[in-house]
Amino acid sequence: MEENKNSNEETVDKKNYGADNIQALEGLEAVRVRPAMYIGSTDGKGLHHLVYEVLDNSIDEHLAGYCTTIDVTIHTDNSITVVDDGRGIPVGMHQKLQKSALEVVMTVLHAGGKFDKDTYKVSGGLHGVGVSCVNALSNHLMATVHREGKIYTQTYAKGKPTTEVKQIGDTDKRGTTVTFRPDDTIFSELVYDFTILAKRLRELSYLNKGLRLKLTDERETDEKGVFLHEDYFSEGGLMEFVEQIDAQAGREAFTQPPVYVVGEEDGVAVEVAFQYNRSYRENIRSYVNNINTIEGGTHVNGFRRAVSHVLKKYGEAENIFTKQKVNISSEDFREGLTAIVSVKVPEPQFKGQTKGELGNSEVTSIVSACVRRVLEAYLEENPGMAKAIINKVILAAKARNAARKAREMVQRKSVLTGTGLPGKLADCSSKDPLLSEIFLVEGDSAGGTAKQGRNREFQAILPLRGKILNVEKALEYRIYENEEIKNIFTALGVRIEEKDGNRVLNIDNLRYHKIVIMCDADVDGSHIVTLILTFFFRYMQPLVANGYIYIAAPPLYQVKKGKKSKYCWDDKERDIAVKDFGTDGVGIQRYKGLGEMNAEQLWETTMDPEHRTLRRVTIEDLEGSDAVFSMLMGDEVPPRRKFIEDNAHYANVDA
Ligand code: 0RA
Repeated sequence: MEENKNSNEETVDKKNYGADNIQALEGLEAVRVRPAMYIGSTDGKGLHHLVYEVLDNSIDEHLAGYCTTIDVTIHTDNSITVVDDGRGIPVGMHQKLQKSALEVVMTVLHAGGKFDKDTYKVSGGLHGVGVSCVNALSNHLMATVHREGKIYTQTYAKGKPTTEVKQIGDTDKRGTTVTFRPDDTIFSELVYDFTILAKRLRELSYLNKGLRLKLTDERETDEKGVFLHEDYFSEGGLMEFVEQIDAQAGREAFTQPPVYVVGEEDGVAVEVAFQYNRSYRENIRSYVNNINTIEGGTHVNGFRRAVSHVLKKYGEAENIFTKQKVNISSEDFREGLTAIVSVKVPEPQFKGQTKGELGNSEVTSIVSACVRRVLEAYLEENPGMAKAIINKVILAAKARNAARKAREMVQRKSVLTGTGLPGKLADCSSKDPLLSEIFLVEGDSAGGTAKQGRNREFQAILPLRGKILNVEKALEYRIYENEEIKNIFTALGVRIEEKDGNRVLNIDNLRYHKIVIMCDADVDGSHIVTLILTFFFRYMQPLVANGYIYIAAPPLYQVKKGKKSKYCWDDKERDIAVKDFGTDGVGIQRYKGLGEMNAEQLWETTMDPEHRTLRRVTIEDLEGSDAVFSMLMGDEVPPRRKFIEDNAHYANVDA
């Protein structure tokens, strides 16, 4: 992204690592001109990113062996303080720039100071742009350093020093304190979210076992006047992390304790923990230098390769697969596997669309070798566990074959029946997928109303009976036996095919480019939306990825007075309408379900492209979606509803 303007890079003498090793590369003005280039975005995500950026520096101190505790505080004005007990930013004179190293670190881009390849500094991805970026994007920043018995401080505004580096006292402590207030002319969102920071700090505690992290929110006090706060500390590291991920999603592991791998080769540190559970899905989370690699990469490939290789060898040696007459494919080793793969790489190369994939090819064999060694020993020492894993693999292979047969049955049948379309489908006359829409409607009666209300030129209706199958809890072949799901496949004109042993959705003959889920605006309705979304996410993900999936938004109220009437989508709108109409003689109708609207009302409010609001479903967080869907399918309604509201983005549709 930014070019390195300094061509004569100095070699770093580790022993005299101090002020002079910090290099000047580029002015901070660039950061203020194009903040998104440095921190990804200037919305809430970018706002939180500022904290991660400061944290990265403190974590580097931990990785270098100098920092044990990091405190993060959200102040009432949404400024943030990060305190660490690391070495403290050097304060001595930087010879070339004739400034204190502290000032250089804080005001010069890429002057992180750690060009020392023995520390794991991230040079790609989104983190690692340096604390100076945070300074550039803050109205105010204060840095305080405890180092060599003295306390030093300097303050800045929008990246520029407002004071000299001052020595303000003596200390017997060590470390760095950074307080910053994000620039309100740069960020569109300025309010910090406790849960977002908490999630990252918890994650960091697992990734850096032995490191103490603390989060305090001064905006929230309990009845005793104590600020809201949480502590994060993990003794077991990834072992605990992997257990927690499965437990949280309600998945029961049958390999206990988890397989735990630590190793190091050629300066690449490897830490992996994994276990098998009774679910049918693989769930791998991966990190490079504490940064989540959403698209995986060479470290994940190395892990997968080792697991398949060792288990295959074990099964073959015992002749288990031939006795069971099953053909094992590499994906059979992945069912029910939950893993965390974390590597520390001195010079990581990131690739892929979002720079979320590790590219360093040497990492594959390093991770693979470490995992092989440990897994072989684990199977040797735990024959009971080994047997349970192999049985699970055999089951996966059998289920895969059954699913293929069931799928082929469905897909063959649909070709044979006349038009090949489900009887319940009221199709539209247009055959142009670009213009055509299909409404998946909860219940036969609402389906009937939608049929009357629609514009049959381009709107098709497929009623779904009651709750559709929860695909999260069903075996795959059961899914293809389900009437509603079969109808969705055939109505949409998509099919699952196998390519190189992988299942892919063929959407070449997709019949509609808008697939609208239309359910009641109540808790049951949102549950059904979730079930359908889960199905699309697991089995028809390309439709979600291409932005073809929408959620209809029927109104909650109609406020009426005389001839005037207004539809309202929430309580606030309703109250405003009541006020506008004058409270006397106002009637409020609460729509409990789609069925309470007549065809005309349904058209006007929810189906007519001129007036409706459709929410387009996007895959914001592919990696987190697994846990999200597990959470959504759980018993708690509020988080589910909040998710649907947050993630189903409003998009006014032009068609
Ligand atoms: C440059 C060099 C060294 C440490 C740091 C920067 C440093 C930066 C931050 C930012 C937040 N906390 C930090 N802690 C340390 C190495 C110092 C040495 O060699 O003594």
